[in-house]
Amino acid sequence: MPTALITGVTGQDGSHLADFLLDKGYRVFGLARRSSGDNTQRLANIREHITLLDGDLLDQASLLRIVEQTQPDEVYNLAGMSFVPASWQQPVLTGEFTALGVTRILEALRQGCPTARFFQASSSEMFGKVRESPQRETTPLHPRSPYGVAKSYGHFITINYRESFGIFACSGIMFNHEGPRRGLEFVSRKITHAVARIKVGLADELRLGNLQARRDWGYAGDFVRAMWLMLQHDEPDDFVIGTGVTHSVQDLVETAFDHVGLDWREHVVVDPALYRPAEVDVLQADPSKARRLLGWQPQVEFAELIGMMVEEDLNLVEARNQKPENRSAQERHVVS
Ligand code: GDR
Repeated sequence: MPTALITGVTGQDGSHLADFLLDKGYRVFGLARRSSGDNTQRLANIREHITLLDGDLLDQASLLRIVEQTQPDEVYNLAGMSFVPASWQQPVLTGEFTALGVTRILEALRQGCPTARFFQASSSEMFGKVRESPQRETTPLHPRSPYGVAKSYGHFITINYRESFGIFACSGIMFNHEGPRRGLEFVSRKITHAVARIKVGLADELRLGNLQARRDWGYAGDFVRAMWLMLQHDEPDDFVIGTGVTHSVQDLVETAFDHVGLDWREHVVVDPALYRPAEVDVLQADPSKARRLLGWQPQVEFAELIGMMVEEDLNLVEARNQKPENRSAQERHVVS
């Protein structure tokens, strides 16, 4: 039975990847930070089938201990601070998790399990002020946030450990990927959740920042398959993962409101306070290398994705109106 270790297992991608690997017959270990509150809601359906281990990307010794104990065949680094605006509030902490955290886990592997295959979740935010469109593996980086800068470090240290120590280390340059498990602070879920609340009469207004920003939005379930495919490839390499199609935030708003038959102009308020100090105006992936070498292709397209998210959020807000004991764990999480 192959063994995988997932950091960030409690997050959107970690939970999708754990589902995917369990289906493939893997033994799954998940690294999770200790927290006073329960943050395992996304794992509710698979909690008994995976092993959670206390560890932290800030704590080198915990990583070495876990890697030595579990001797994983594959390690997926999905942990880190992932909300771009928060990186301006806590730039040093962002660097500790999202940049140096990658070195800590690579160092743990080098010392404790050098044969493990390693996946690093890099980000399209590294392209920032884009130098060419669409963006591919060779496009120069110009990050526009402390988050993007930290991810760029993580990307290059992954390549460096591959080149220096022969570790099977891959960097997946992941464009935006969404779904019903997305945190409420990210724009897609903020919109679909608000649309559901407006539809059932619990809210009337949705405040957003820059509606003109363009992103390449895909489905998280498709993206975790790409992570796994990278580690099954003959050679460690770097791959852009995205759909190749770009939409504006306004397109997303329109699609979500249209789905429930509402006019977005009656509800959306643009709030300059939600603009970022430096914006990434447009991102569009060129995923042709992943298609050619990994046979990866996304299966869920934009309108289907947004429709799925609105439907799930309608179920969620309707359940919120029922008795609290009828709420699922994820609903309780979202409410809190
Ligand atoms: P992003 O995702 O920063 O691209 O990073 P996010 O959904 O936060 O923003 C996308 C775009 O929407 C604009 N926007 C708003 N964003 C938020 N969050 N809230 C708003 O109210 C709002 N209004 C407009 C933003 O300005 C931006 O242009 C995501 C994260 O998952 C990263 O961790 C990951 O690395 C990248 O995607 C790929």
